[in-house]
Amino acid sequence: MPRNVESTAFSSALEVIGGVEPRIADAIRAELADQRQSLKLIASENYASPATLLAMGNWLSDKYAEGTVGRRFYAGCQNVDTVEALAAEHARELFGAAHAYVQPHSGIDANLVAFWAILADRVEAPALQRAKARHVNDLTEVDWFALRRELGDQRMLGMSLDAGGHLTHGFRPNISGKMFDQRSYGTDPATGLVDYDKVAEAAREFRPLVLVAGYSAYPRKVNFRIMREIADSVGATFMVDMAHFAGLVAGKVFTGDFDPVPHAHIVTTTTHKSLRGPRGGMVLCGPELADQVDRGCPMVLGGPLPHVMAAKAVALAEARRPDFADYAQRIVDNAQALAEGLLRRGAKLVTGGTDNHLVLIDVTGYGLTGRQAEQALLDSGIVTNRNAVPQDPNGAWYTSGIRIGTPALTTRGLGLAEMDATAELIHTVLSQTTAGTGPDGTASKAKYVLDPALADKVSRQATELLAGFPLYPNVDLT
Ligand code: DSN
Repeated sequence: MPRNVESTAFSSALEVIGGVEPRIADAIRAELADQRQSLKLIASENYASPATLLAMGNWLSDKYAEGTVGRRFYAGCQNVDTVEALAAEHARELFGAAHAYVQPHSGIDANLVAFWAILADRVEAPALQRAKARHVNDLTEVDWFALRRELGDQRMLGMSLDAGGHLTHGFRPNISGKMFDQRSYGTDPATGLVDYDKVAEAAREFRPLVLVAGYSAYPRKVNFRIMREIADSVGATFMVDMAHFAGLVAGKVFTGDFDPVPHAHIVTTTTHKSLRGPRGGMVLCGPELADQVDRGCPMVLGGPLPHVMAAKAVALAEARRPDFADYAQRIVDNAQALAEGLLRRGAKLVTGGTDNHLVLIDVTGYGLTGRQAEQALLDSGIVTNRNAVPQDPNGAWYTSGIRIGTPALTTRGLGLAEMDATAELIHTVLSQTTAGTGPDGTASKAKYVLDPALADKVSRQATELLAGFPLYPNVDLT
């Protein structure tokens, strides 16, 4: 392969890094090799473009820039201002949002910014009201202990974890579970789908301050118009965490009732999943919440990462191109082909299929736990993650599900035929894996039996499947 500009850029960077700590340069090379040879079906991962990756590796990283554009706590932020303003402009244009805040370092951070903005907007806490009335840096003078007492137990209603909701939507292992008194809505046990009448009933009983929609393992669309009506009926602020499906919104696959931006008061997202940007987060909102959202740093965030905001700007610019819409549609077409291929071979799928980027296999149909299935697939060169299914009998650690998603393989160029071949590989492994036993002969939720020769064979088939779709084809590090 001729050395081109991308090869030169990455090879030169690795040479410079290797001159200081060769083991790090080696780990970076090894990561590319691993990514190139594995069938990556983790629904929350993707492959960012070379331009996005390169935007992160530079001296923008050296700058402190707490505050917002044109209003910083440090001097010399003119270039960071340019970067942040461009990223926010691309985000507003792409999603049709009035306001975009591009500083959050992750999805959890974006959600924390949104929660504090909602509390500041809605709760009559004198300590917070005093801060709201003043300049952003007065937040450092807030009496945080008084504020915590004044906020009291505010309520949040979000999707339950086993139905596909996310930890940051008020669950105990996350700070949101300490900030809010949380109640969940699940899915219909017969169909696996959100039952909007039940959500409305839960909202009427619980009277939440915040109604959250959004998921990390629900394989269907959510009707955000109906959810907003439910929120309005009880005076709740409606927040959507679109981290998983932001790329489908950006690519106009989710429109109308299924586009959260026109319906929610506030929308959060990560930038690295189906949106295919750098690892990070973002908040979109209307003018009413914009001032509160912009207080994210120093309210709950450390200093912004200018190099990552630069990469967000690059990725968002890419997502505004017409070919991104084609990519987003192919993500869903591929997920549906994968689901159909699995169903045809006898797999049991939560909700019976998908209309987004992910498929949730209920592996109890193969007599396995999620943990056994995840490891057997990994032995066979197929990278997935275990995930709870609704009312999961095996709990959140072992689980009964395998979540698979198509954003990464779609970036790589795989299409409908390859999805069917992938379904065949997954089904082959799962149907030929059996649950193992512990040392005392009792059934184990972790141990499993899979013929290593079969695992090797599937691994080779996975590599052959990928061979026609080189990852980062213009990057040659040899
Ligand atoms: N870790 C992400 C996922 O895999 O869905 C969500 O936080």
